Formats: sequence, C-alpha cells, structure tokens
Amino acid sequence: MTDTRGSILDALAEAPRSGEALAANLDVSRAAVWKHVEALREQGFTIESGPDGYALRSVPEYGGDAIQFGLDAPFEIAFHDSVGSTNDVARDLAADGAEDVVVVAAEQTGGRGRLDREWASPRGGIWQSIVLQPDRPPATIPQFTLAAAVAITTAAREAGVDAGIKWPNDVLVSESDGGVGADSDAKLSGVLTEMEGEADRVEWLIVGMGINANLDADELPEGATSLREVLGEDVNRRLFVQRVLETFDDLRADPDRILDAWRERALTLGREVRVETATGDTVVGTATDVELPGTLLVETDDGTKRIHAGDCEHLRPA
Ligand code: BT5
Repeated sequence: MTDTRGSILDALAEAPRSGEALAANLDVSRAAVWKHVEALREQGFTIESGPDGYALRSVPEYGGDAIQFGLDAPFEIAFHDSVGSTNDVARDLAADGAEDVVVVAAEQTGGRGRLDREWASPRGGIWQSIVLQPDRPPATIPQFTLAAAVAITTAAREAGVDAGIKWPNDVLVSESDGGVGADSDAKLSGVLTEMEGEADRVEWLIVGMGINANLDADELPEGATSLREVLGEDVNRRLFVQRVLETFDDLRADPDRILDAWRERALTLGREVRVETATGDTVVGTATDVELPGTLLVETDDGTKRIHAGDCEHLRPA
C-alpha cells in the first residue's frame, strides 16, 4: 500500500475526515485523496461520504491494504491475486534487495512443499512468504522455521484451534479436534524456508507459510485439515495473518525464546518417532528435545542422535 493510503486509513480509523482536511494533513491534492479513497473502495473498504466527510465503516476480510491496516509489525505487504508460488515472487524481490516484505497471494497455481512436493493452494487459504535479510550465518537459519511454526500455532490457538508442532515445521491438529485417522494428526500448515548466501553470511531468506484457513476437506489432500473444518466457520484471514506476522516479528530476534515457545507447542517431544534424515538415514527412537538452531534429539538404542534436517513421522505409542 502507498504510505498515503495507509495514512488516510489511519486517519479515518480515528474519526471521519473531509477530503480537504486529509489533503492538507497529508500534503497532497484533494484529487489525490479522492483517487486513494476510490482505490480503497475497490478493494472492499466501505468508506461513506457524509456531512462529516469520509467515514470508514468496514474493512475487507482480506487483501493487501486490509492486512497492512492495523498490522503491528514492520512488514510491507505485497498482495497478489494469483501467482505460481509466493516463494518465487519473494525470491525475485529478495534478489532486488527487498527486506521485510511479505508476499501474499489469494491462490497459488504452483505451490511447493519441501523437496519440490506439491502444495495445494486454492482460494480461501493463506499463502505467504516473508523476505528477510538476517545478518546471521546460514547455520542459524532453521530457527526462523521454528519461529514460523510457533507463530502459526499461536495464531491458530488464539482462534480456538488446538494446534501443535511436528518437528521441524508442520502444524497439526490432533484427531480429537477435527483431524483424521486414529494414528495420524491432520496437517493444518507447513513452512518452506529457502535461502541464498555464503558460508558466513546469509544474503536473503524466504520463510514461506501455507495455512489452510477457509477451505473444505475436499479441496485439500488426504491427511490435511483447515481452520474452517475444525471451527465450523470461517476465520478472518486479515486478523489471522496479522497475528502470525506480529508473533513472528516478536520472536525472530530472540533464539532462546523461539526454542522455549517451540517446546511449549511441540507434539513431537516425548513421542516415538521415525525420522528419515536429509542424509538418507532412518532413525527410530524417542524424541526428547530440540536444540538451536533446530536440531532434534532422538534417544535410540545406540544412544542420542542429533538430526539437523529430515522428515519426521510420529509413531503410535507402543
Ligand atoms: C511443507 O512441505 O509443509 C511446506 C509447505 C509450504 C507452503 C507454502 S505456501 C506459501 C509458500 N509458497 C510456496 O510455494 N510454498 C510455501 P512438506 O513438509 O514437504 O509437505 C508437503 C506435503 O504435504 C505434500 O506432499 C502433501 O502430502 C501435503 N500437502 C500438500 N498440500 C497440502 C495442504 N494444503 N495442506 C496440508 N497438506 C498438504
């Protein structure tokens, strides 16, 4: 959103204002104010013109200016109706030097999971990628994935969904709360982190989040669930995204808090797990803890294994 549009919304959120007063305060012409008001109306903002001037009556459920309006975190929202993958759009922005921009799309036609798996991304979900330029070595990056899972889980819980995290980055809902089968929890959300950098410095980092918000089960792959499926009604995606971004922003600079918050929300700790590691091994045992930057500790017959990356399966308790 342009700064002027944001300033107009901020002013109207306080009280109705005349076009003249807005123009004077923002140092633009009245015609410019009118154009911005029209653009906001096109996006679904209800702005009435009355005797007191323009009055803001309602904010749309979703959209770029809608998410930006009232967002209490220093991110700029870049909203698209339809893209292949928000991670790819974010990559292009990152390569051009963008920072703290969040690419959000109403739908993705080529959404990706890890290892180039497909990610179903129909309209109604939340598909977004945060562009970051953290001044850190690459080895610390997994903590941003943990922070993303914490942020999504926090927002889901605040919305009334009893979500938890499966290492490293899946947000699940237990079967008693809308999930599927007896031994598997249903997947509500996944995180795809991608980066570019050298040994000692990250050039850019993209944290992609896919959150099944207002979707029906038949729009999703088997084993997936959505906020709508669990709650029986739609969530306000604007407020949900704002909470995710605000929590992520709050955590990102504080690795110790990320770890504590992750542990508090983890479903994996204490569970029997089978992990296919990124290096091709299979580790079976009890997951006992997570260490920075995101290493899973698994107690096995051969002692403690430290796993830096891989796919984790929760096994049924024996
Ligand atoms: C993930 O991969 O969980 C990361 C997903 C990240 C998606 C976001 S959306 C915004 C941004 N732009 C992108 O293009 N991607 C990111 P992984 O752990 O590999 O899980 C992938 C597997 O989850 C698939 O093989 C399916 O089995 C399943 N799956 C696909 N779509 C799903 C959905 N919408 N909900 C739940 N599970 C899904």
